[in-house]
Amino acid sequence: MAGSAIRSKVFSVFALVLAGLAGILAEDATIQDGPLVNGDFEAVPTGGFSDDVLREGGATIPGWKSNGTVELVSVRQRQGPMILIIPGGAHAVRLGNDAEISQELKVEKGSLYSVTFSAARTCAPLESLSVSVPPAASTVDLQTVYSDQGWGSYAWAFEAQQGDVSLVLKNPGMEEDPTCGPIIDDVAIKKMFTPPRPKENAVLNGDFEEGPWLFKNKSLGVLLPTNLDEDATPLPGWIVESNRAVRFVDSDHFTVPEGKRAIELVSGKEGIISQMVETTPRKQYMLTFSVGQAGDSCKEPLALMAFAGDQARSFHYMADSNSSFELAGLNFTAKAERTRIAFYSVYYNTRIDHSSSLCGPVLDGVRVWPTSGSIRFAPLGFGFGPFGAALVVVLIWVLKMS
Ligand SMILES: [Ca+2]
Repeated sequence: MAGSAIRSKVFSVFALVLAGLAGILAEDATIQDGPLVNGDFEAVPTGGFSDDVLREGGATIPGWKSNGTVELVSVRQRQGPMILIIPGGAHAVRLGNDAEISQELKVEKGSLYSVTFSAARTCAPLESLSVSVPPAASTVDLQTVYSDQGWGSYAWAFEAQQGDVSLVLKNPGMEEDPTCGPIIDDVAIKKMFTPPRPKENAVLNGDFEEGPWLFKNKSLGVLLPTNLDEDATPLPGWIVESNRAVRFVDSDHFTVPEGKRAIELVSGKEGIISQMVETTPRKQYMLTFSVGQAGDSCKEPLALMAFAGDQARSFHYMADSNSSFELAGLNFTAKAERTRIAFYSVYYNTRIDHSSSLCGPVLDGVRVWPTSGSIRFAPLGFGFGPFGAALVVVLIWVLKMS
């Protein structure tokens, strides 16, 4: 009797430990940053890849659920006279009219996530893609082709309302040819981190170091389409308030003024990023930033328009063999407790080597700080940041003393 009691105790303790372990594992099972399960559509489906076969409903794409005319497409596959564009590897997925693919994700409730995916058009000139994690949803315009490769990577963000969510990519179009529709590839996710507001700078994420997932082997950057929601943005702090995209670029593939990431303003006046910064009314401020070239053979002239409150000015980047960027600044007096700062490219630039690839000036290191009530170090100091400004103050003091 005693033995069986001990055995049952040991068993229940063992069961508890197991349950605890399972709980810890379940807790840890939230999705990791990076590609989704079969996010590149290269996993071989049951029965192998079979070209030219439409998979109506119940298609078996490993890791994904599908609905409607969803087709796995392969490199060198043709659509009439055209060879289909496959953004990465040898396979991708094509969504016919009203067709969708989805994947269940375990996320952290209340956290912000960004989704990166690559997309290419096939036949229609007005293709778009609906991206959603219900109830959050957005339609990404694939009309503009930003590179000569015929495809682009895009980012979209959502706030997780619950732990189990479903990411849905859907073709909302109704084309005459039901096999037409966008090609999707390389789907990845990243949990976003909103950097703290630096003490001496009113701009959040002004160095653009926090942003969506970037593929190491992809050299086209990530397009940030229209997004007016400052709480659910793949570029924390910033919104894209225009109908065309700006490009998030990294130092692995582009020339970046500061750190590892920056923004390339690729859509002329139609690609506007902005942020509302906290200011004190009637106080004087300075907006400073770096403007440069991305090292992607962008045809000059390169210039951007900067806005701070009621002030606006254009800044040209002059090619310089010593530096890929220059520092620029704009003084303004705050009129309210929040002031809008915004940037767009003055020109519609394309690359020297590929006239169908859009490019533009690079923006980085955006800072706003008060200048009133202190020595006007701005013209001297802004090139050196707050530390340089302090140095200028010390220098003036030393000069006064001598
Ligand atoms: Ca940066």
